[in-house]
Amino acid sequence: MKKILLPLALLLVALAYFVITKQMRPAPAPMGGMSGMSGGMSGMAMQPAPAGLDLARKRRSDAGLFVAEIAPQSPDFDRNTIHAWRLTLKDAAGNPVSGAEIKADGGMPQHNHGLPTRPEVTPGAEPGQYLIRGLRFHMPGWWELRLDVAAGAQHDSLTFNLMLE
Ligand SMILES: [Cu+2]
Repeated sequence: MKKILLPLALLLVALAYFVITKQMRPAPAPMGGMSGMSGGMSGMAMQPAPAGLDLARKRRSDAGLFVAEIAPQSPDFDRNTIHAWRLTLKDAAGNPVSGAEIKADGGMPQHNHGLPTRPEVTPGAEPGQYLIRGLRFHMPGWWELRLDVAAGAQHDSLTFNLMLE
């Protein structure tokens, strides 16, 4: 009896896997035998972002210590060319936070890859102003931009969601 149970269990797992993957992925369009890498890549790029994604460009940090607002330095920026975003950083009381050490990171959660560049955050001209330099987003879709903020003894982080075409 035990000899039958193991193959049966494996068969069930395989069947369940087949059913689940079949339901999660839209059926690929027939491509006349050319369903290689390029088909797979474009399929990834077209993946819709999760519904209800918070796309606010002004948000409170995870522990509530800071409020940060971001905006592209140039409104008509080309996401696939290295460019900069402005960052305004305030404390919970609304006072600008200058002199913070800020690290920027990010990636595409649906593709399991990070940023293609290593952006740097430098102080801007006004109090609480910074520039996130060296950003490039090489694919359209849902990107996360994470900021790690250290100001004096205060340390907090926050994550923006960007939908880029
Ligand atoms: Cu990607």
